[in-house]
Amino acid sequence: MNYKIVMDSSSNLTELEGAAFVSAPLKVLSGEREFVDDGSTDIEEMVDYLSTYNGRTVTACPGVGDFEEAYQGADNVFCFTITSALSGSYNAASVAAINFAEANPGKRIHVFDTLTTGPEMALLGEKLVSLVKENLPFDEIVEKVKEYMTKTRLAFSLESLHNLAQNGRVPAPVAKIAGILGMRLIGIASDEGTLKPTGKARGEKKVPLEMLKQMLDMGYNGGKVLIHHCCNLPAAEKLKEVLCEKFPAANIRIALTGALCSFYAEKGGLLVGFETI
Ligand code: X90
Repeated sequence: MNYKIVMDSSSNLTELEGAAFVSAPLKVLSGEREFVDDGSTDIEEMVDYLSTYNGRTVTACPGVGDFEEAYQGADNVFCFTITSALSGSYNAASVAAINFAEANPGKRIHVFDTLTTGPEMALLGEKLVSLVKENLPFDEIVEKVKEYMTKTRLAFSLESLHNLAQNGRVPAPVAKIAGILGMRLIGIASDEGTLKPTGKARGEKKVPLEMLKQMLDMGYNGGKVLIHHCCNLPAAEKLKEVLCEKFPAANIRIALTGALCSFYAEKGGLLVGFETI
């Protein structure tokens, strides 16, 4: 199949093995500086700068034109966006898909509202690549990815919800619970694609075990895991270690958050996408 995969940059991917892949960048915008989430940003410098910047910082999803451009050049296009509950990305990608289909009769396109972000999106992309390799028809690939989406989950640990609250992505009372010094908020992406707090870890050291507990509660049983971290390799490695102790054969990989996820997850944050099969 002649195909390409398009994702907005909240997936934290710059490439996807075995596929033609295009990332449509979101942007992080402070009054003085603009960070395009295209891999060109020094993430630690960005989060440090933004934590001392007094003005307001906002984010912007790709526009319709950005997605239209990203779709060009393949007969079959699969697009994945961050949850539509927290961003306009899915909406822009969908409008662009209608335009693309009108301008390119005979070409196929599908946009997935992933109801999640980051590493769980990356897992969906990897699944799609393996389905294409099985030579399945377009519609069946879409159905199978949707089915797989019900078996993958996202859990996270955040030091603060400041940036999420400031931009209206979580209710203020939720942000207040998380604001207690030394406390890490543990949470998950809900079935509706919103951020759902589920627990706390008192201090950084407790994070890996709390995350493991969270994952087991959600049905983790040794499947694939992708850990994305914002400037926190030690916590990511520790989580991998406790997972490996329990599931020695598990495929667990660690990667970095890009600009968008780093801004919202903030320094120290962990996002974990995993299978429950
Ligand atoms: O359109 C835009 O400007 C982008 C807005 C994105 C807002 C949410 C980003 C979340 C990044 C933080 C923790 C995970 C929450 C998962 C909930 C589904 C990562």
